[in-house]
Amino acid sequence: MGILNVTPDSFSDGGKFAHFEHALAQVERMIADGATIIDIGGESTRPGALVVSDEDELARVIPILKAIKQRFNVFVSIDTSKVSVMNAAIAAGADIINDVRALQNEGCLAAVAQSNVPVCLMHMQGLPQTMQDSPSYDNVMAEIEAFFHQRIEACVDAGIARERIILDPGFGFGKTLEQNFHLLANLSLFRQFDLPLLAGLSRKSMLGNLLGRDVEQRLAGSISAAVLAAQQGAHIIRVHDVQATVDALKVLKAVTAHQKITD
Ligand code: PT1
Repeated sequence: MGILNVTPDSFSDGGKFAHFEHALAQVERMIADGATIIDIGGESTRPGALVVSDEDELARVIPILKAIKQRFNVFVSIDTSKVSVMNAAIAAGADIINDVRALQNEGCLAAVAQSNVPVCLMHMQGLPQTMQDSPSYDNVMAEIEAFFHQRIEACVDAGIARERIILDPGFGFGKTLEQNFHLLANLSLFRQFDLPLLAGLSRKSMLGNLLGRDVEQRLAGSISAAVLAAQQGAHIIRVHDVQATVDALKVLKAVTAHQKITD
C-alpha cells in the first residue's frame, strides 16, 4: 500500500504532493514500483496534527480519487474518519475505507454497511492531537485484541460482513516506544482473527527515536520494520517508499517459499 498524502501538513512529505499533477505522477511511480493499493489521506493523523473540516477534506480527496480511478488500474483506499468523506468516496469508486477511528464516529458503520467496500479498523488510544501525551495500558496486546473483538462485533451487528474487515494495531497511535516495539514483536497474535492485517510503520517516530534519525533518514529502519511485520503475517504494508519496500518483501517471499518446501 503506497501512501498518497494530500494534506498541506503531512508529517513527512510536507505538502509536496498537494498539487494534482504531482500527486498523479507520484501514484504512477508507486504503481510502477509495485504498489497494488494507493491510500489517499486528506487529514494528517500523525501526533499533534491539525483537524480538517469536511469541506476541505472532501475537496482534497475526491478529485484525486476520481482521477486515479480514471487513469490507473489500482485499488484505492481512503484514509478518513468522516462519514461525509466515506459516502462521497464510496460513490466515486473507492475500493477500501481506511479508518484510524475504526468506524466509531456517528454514521460511519451505516455508511460502510450500505456499501460493499472492505474496511480497515485501526486501533488508537486517544486522539491524534493528544495521543502521545501519556499512552497507558495494563497489557497493550490484550487491549488491542479486546478492541478488535468489540469493533468486529459492532461492524457485524451493523451489517458489515466479517469477510470485509481488515485489522490494524495502529503503530504510533497512542503507544510509547516500548509499546510499539512490543506490538511489532507480537504482531502474529492477531492472526487468531483470521482476517487480513495491515501494518503502517513507514518513517514513524518509533523508528526515529530508536535510531536517532530525522524523518527523511528512516528508510532502512522502515524497511526492516516492514519485513518484520510481513514475516509475522501482515498482509498489507502501508509505506512511503514503495520500490525499496517491495524489493525487501520479494527477498522475504523468496526465502519463505524455500522454508515451505523444505520443512
Ligand atoms: C496506519 C496509519 C494510517 N498511519 C492505517 N492508517 C498514518 N490504517 C495514517 C509517528 O509516530 O498506521 N495505519 N494512516 C500516519 N500516522 C502517524 C502516526 C504518522 C504516528 C506518524 C507517526 O511519527
